[in-house]
Amino acid sequence: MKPSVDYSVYLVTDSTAAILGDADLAQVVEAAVRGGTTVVQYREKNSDTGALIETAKRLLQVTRRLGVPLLINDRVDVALAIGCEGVHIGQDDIDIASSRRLLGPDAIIGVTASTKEEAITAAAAGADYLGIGTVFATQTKDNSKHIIGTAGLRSILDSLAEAGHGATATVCIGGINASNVQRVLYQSAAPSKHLDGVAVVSAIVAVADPEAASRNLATLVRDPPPFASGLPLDPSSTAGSASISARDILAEVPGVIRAVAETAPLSHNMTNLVVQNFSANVALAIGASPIMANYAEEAADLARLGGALVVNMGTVTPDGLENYLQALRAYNAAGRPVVYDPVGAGATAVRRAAVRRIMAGGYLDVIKGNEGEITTVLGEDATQVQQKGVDSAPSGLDVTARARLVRRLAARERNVVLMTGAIDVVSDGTRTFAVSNGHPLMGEVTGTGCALGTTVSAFLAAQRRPNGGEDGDRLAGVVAALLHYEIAAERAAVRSDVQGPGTFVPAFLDELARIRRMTVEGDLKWLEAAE
Ligand code: 3NM
Ligand code: MG
Repeated sequence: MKPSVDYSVYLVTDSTAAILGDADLAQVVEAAVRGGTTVVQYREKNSDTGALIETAKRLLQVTRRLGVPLLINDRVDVALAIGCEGVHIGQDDIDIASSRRLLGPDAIIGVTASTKEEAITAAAAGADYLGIGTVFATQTKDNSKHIIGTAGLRSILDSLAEAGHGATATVCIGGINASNVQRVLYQSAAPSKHLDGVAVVSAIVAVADPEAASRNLATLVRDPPPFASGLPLDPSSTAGSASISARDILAEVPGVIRAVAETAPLSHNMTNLVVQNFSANVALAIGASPIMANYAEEAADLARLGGALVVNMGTVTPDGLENYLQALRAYNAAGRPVVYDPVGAGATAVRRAAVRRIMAGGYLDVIKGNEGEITTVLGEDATQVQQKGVDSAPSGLDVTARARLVRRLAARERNVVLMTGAIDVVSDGTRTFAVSNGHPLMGEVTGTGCALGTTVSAFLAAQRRPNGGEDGDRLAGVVAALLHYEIAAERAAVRSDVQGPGTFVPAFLDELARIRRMTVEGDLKWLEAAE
């Protein structure tokens, strides 16, 4: 009978000096399996057949003793010679039917796939599982054909399910490690199919303590991701709420504003030099507790205080970027929300590179930016969007086209995306809203976009319970932040004491605070204010 395989932590070996160092492969495999590795693939590209069989036999002793399957990369003959559980074959290797004929019906046969076509063809030909990749660029394998990212993974999983291969097991491979594994599993999950596990090389073989690394990965794969506690893991479960109307969202607004005022959540800003003071004042006006702290060594402690992080790359530096990434990991690990403001994302090569690092660096609950910035974050071809400076430019697209971009990015990242402009567009990938509040004076004052990121962070923090779970709807939280902010601007702009951008700023802070007070006291008719 074919053994049933737990694919959750799939170790692929590598004996090269750069990865294995001077460790003994069998000892590394033993430590890994003790830690929680559930399946081992022996992958060796440079040995003679005799040596391959020798090592494979040693590994099989370990895996048999510890009760996990051993698969051999590429070499059906070696698998036959030692009598292990099966093989893993690449697209350029022996075909599935021949492998099956040689190994018999009970052998485990896995296949590498990097496209929908490859995945469906292999599943149809009887592959027991698919290794899908390359997810992220990795130094472990330099000839990987396609970098597919989490969105590519999801579309392959989706096609498999659609083609009737929902039952074929899947793991992903390429650049997976402890800091990205949970968001990869979360972001790659298609409505009716998710990964069964992750395959890693360097995250286990190249570390000092393979047992601890393996144990950590096993926990991360099995536990729900802290950043998504309270969020539906299965994206299809949001489909039921797709019909939620603007009115339903609006009904949640006063509650979130009150929650911010009552809990005074920490808004940890790693933000640019220009807007620190203004953003801190906006945070105070809405009732949040701001801290402007750019040194990431503090992030783990700050993340425990129940707040949220803003990563605003308005004055990005090499040092700053490393700090953002470390803080992002800390907030992800603590399950606290992160708002990303990709300021000037398309302006320079440095910023485009920073976007890629940050997007690959962790899970971002909200991405907030103007049209150029969101387009850059979305665009595979980042060079198409050449921005001048970091100011918001007049919109080139109509609201429908902008909504499409926003929805696409939110669906891809499984988060909420907010595109600011004369009409703001916000989406969680399923539900998309346009908000036309606000005032042109906001465009004449620096930092109004950045301080909106701060505001959103406070609202998300107030919604997320300390032990995970969400009070209300994350999209509603973002809409609430947006409305509080934009309506304060409208009210400030029409005041008789406001004559221009200079007098607008203090009036705007006053109105932010006034809306907070009136909402807490129940004196503001929210549905009317937002019409
Ligand atoms: N196959 P690491 S990527 C062996 O894309 C292998 O098919 C890949 O190594 C594929 O976990 C890869 O160190 C190497 O990034 C993965
Ligand atoms: Mg191969």
